[in-house]
Amino acid sequence: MPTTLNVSNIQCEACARRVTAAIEKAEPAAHPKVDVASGKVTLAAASDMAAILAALAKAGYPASVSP
Ligand SMILES: [Cu+2]
Repeated sequence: MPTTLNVSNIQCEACARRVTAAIEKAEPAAHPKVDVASGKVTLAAASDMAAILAALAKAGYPASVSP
């Protein structure tokens, strides 16, 4: 089931690439789609959300699951 995250601090394509890399390292099947304008990231899979959120926080992009 796709999941959407609200991710802080995404301001450009370089941020989007760092966010993508951090998520893919934590969840190789996530296939993240980053929307730079809204800061929303859609994940195709998120079997370990805690690990994904921790990886993003560590990379400097604190995130929360979008309701
Ligand atoms: Cu940036």
